[in-house]
Amino acid sequence: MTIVALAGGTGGAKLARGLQLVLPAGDLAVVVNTADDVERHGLLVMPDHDATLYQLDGRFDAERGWGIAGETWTVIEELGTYGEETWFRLGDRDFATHIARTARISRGASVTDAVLALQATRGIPSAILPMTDARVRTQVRTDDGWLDFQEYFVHLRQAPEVREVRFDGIQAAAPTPRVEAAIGAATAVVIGPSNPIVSIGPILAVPGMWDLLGEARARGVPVVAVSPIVGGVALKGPADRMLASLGLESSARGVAAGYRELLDGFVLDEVDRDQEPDIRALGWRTLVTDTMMTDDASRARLAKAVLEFAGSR
Ligand code: FO1
Repeated sequence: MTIVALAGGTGGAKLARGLQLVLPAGDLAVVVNTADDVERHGLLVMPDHDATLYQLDGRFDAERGWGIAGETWTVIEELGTYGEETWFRLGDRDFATHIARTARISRGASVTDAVLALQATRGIPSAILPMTDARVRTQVRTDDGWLDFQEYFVHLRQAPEVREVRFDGIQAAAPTPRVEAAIGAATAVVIGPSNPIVSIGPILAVPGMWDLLGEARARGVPVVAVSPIVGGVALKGPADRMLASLGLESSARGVAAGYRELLDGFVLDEVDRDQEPDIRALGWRTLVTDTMMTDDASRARLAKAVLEFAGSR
């Protein structure tokens, strides 16, 4: 049995942790967005992969919402004294992840092989799979022109209005053999409560990915998504403002509609119960439940509910 989760950002990583807590070892593959990746100080940094890595090995800093708990900041401060930009904060322990990964890649490993080797050293019983080994980078168009994603997200603190989003390099990307095999063996696919535009959007935009998921659905594999929008707002990040500025509805219903014919089930929070009939009208089954994930118990509870819902097809 393989459960495939699609994840990017904090919400998807939290649900991945819940799924890992309730599934037998080896039964979870998390396909992560790599279009947030960024090169800093000569190193490849993979924020969405790493949020999932740190969630699954128990080191994630839940309070800060990224990176490793109990971090120290000596290296980034020293780099500042050499004139390196320091707005993208890399902690000392986090630096070790990027150094080890970049070293493997520069010795010839693919991105997938490099991250799987890192995951193995942490004893993680799940596989965290980059959506592609090709270089894809999200860029957003603001009134001041196109910006790289982390420039907009971290440096400018998501202040500018986003007029358009593009995934540079996506046309040359393909799902990796590991992603193809995971989806090919999946018994259910769970789209995490992640930003549908810049976290799940790039995964689904990889040429061939939509078809892989469609073929899984045609085999009877349920594909269900969990809403990242609760009560009209994103729990973290700019998904709500992004949806609105792109002319989409910032609601569970808006997210559900965006996944079009890909889904057969949608999970929304109790707060949004009044939207259930509209989502059902799209032709999908619905589960209304508490989607807050404040600790391991609530992550496991939501994961269990989502798996039961997916399996009840
Ligand atoms: N987010 C911030 O708001 N400020 C940072 O300085 C920052 C550094 C950082 C370093 C490594 C990493 O893996 C993630 C980091 N993030 C930071 C989070 C990250 O940029 C975003 O949460 C994701 O890209 C959105 O999915």
